[in-house]
Amino acid sequence: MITILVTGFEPFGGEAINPSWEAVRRLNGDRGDTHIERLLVPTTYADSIRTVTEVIDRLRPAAVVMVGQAGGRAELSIERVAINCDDEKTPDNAGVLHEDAPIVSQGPIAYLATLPIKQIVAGLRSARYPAVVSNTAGLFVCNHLFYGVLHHIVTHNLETQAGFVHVPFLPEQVTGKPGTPSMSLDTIVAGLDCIVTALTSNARP
Ligand code: PCA
Repeated sequence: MITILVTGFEPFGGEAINPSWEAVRRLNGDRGDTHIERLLVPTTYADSIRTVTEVIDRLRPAAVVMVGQAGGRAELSIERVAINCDDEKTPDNAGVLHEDAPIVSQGPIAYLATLPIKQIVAGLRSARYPAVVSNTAGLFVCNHLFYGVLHHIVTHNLETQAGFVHVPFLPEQVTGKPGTPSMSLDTIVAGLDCIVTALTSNARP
């Protein structure tokens, strides 16, 4: 039995929903000898990393796929890199503002995703889901979590592979935002399902 941990975020920035969690909570759970563990993560600097690393330490998943909303993007963005910096003018859900702040003082400048990002994008595209490799996960709570989880995995010598997927707004989130791209929930769920299925077959010996 292998475990894949898939995480989504709470709504933030005045939105009523977060498509990342809406999609993650709809993912199929157990399939064959793979257990899919779904986890809701608070959109806060203080609690996001600990929420995920506690579950990683308990379940020792083969892979963790973190998912977040990137309003304004049109495709599923498979993130390449997490950098050691918080810098965002919007406060998190606890009202905390981080500007030009390292995530781990003395930590490495950046970590690369350890999921096979090119293979994931190719798989999504051949299944006809719009997908790109992205070279920035932003400098808000998503990048913060991505960096913190990779740092935890490296410093604890864990074998868990980790990566981050940013998803677009849902159509109902853009009704008051003319010109802003969106993606249906069914498409996001199917895209994440495609990623998890690819990882499941990768992880099996
Ligand atoms: N997106 C934000 C934080 C939570 C989320 O879903 C981000 O891109 O940092």
